[in-house]
Amino acid sequence: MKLHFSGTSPYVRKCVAVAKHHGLSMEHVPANPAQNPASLLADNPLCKVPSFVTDDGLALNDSPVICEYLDHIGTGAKLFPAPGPARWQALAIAVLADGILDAAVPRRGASMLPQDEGRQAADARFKAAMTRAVDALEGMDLSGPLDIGKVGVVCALGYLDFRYAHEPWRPGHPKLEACYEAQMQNPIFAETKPG
Ligand SMILES: N[C@@H](CCC(=O)N[C@@H](CS)C(=O)NCC(=O)O)C(=O)O
Repeated sequence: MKLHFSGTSPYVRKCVAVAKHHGLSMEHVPANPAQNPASLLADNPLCKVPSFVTDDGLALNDSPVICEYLDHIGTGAKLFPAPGPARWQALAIAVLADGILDAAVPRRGASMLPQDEGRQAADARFKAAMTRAVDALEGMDLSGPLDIGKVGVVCALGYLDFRYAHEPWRPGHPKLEACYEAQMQNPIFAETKPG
């Protein structure tokens, strides 16, 4: 198995954390999508990381499907619950966590470009989405064993600490903070901090 990898990508971190949870090993191929590396393009025409290739040679792109594949072949406790209320709850949380990243990652990229009125409006919209999603997660049930929702939450909040330390998420979110600090004791997260 092969993973096109970046140590700063929170989406990659989700996949690596799931693999570690199951004790799965795979080849890590360092990739910077901004440089359009040929090896990444060969597996992902979208030129994004994570990009994953199974032992059968099937390229899977997009962290949710990569995580689900790894959880399927893994022999540890399942992170994707079987269809039923626990699954929908976990996926609802996972989607909010991914949504934070889907705003935070392009927002950071755009912040490095020359600013104009349009970019400032886009920045405000991304920031508002991030804020609302963090607020929404605070109101969700984060109890229970580790699942794909909590994997997403830890990777999203870890990315905010990494790239948005100037916009601290902890004030007003004690449940999220407690969940995050508890999960960070787990080596699958402690050993995959971005950087
Ligand atoms: N929905 C994708 C998002 C992946 C993504 O946006 N990755 C970023 C790195 S954090 C990337 O490769 N960006 C390069 C680009 O958009 O050109 C996932 O969940 O894997």
